Amino acid sequence: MRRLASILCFATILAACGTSPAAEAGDGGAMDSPDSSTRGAGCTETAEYEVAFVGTWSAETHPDGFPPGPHFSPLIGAVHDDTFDMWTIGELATDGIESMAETGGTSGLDSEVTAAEPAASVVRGPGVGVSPGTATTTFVATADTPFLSITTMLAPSPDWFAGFDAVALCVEDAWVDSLELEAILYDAGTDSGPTYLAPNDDTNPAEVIRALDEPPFHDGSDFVPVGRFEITRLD
Ligand SMILES: [Ca+2]
Ligand SMILES: [Ca+2]
Repeated sequence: MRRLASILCFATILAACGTSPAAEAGDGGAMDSPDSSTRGAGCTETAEYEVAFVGTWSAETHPDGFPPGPHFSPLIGAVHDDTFDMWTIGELATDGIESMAETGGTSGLDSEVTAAEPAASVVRGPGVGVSPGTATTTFVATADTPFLSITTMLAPSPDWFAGFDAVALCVEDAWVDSLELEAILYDAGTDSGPTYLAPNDDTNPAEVIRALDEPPFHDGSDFVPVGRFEITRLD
């Protein structure tokens, strides 16, 4: 976990690494800053953001076994408080995460987020029809829901997805202006297929969500990103 945190810190260009809740958040959501954990203390009531997922995954970045029809499923996420967990590294996937990671379907996660209102509010966006490519959407964070979690399935794949768990948007009493987060790939632990095009093979019992640290998504020393999330404050 520590290793992953340092990698995410490396990727966090505009956040102050090591002290930023955003950097901690990328590690799986452990929040221990009393100023930002409960509420966006000091931040205005609302802040409008754009999030762009820039998919870079291609035969050039990941030559091993690169599949036909490379794409990313529609963005699905939430703005939320510190009580809501859409997904967490090291924990079991919800049914909604399993569905997103295996099929790209968003209705399960949409329902899970909606059921958690007012602790969470759903964020929806388009997918990347052909990777490399970009998908962009907007959302409104509030002082009561100052964290962003978001996912997109890498497809075709058994149960592999990119995303972030609880990125803090209110940091040190101010809304973050922009963040760029490199996107590595995660295994949802719900299908045991070993390759992009492997037939369905339900993992039973399910395993916990983990970063995919094997080739071609890890080169032996570093994760090989499949894209990046660019988060920009609009208003
Ligand atoms: Ca798997
Ligand atoms: Ca499954």
